[in-house]
Amino acid sequence: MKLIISIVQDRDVSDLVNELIKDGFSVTKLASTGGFLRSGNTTLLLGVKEDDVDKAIAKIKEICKKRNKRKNVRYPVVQSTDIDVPYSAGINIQVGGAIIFVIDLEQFTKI
Ligand code: 2BA
Repeated sequence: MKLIISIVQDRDVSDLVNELIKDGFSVTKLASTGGFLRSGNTTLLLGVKEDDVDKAIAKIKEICKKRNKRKNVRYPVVQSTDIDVPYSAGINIQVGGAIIFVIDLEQFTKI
């Protein structure tokens, strides 16, 4: 067995979970927050047979889209002639399609 941990954008979750369930996967959804953008995303846990890992990853790739987000970055100060001006600017960040970790599972038990 393997554990797939996938971090996906909230906008893709509903379609992705529906498709995974349709394909017979069991999925757990956890609300999570990205450390960089500090905005919500979703972490999915899937316990899968080794033979099914590629099928699950293919489905995640098919559904999850790359998207551009803006992040406001504050620079300490910009030196003007005789005053210090705080300065912030928006930068473009590309998020996704998805982050996928695949971990060996020592044991899977349902009791
Ligand atoms: P965030 O940490 O909010 O990151 C959102 C996006 O910001 C990332 O998209 C990446 O494009 C960019 N980014 C992240 N850290 C950066 C940095 N130090 N400098 C410049 N740009 C940076 P993704 O790579 O698609 O990641 C989406 C979300 O997946 C992340 O949200 C985070 O929650 C998670 N994630 C990504 N890589 C991870 C890792 N190695 N370990 C744990 N979680 C990870």
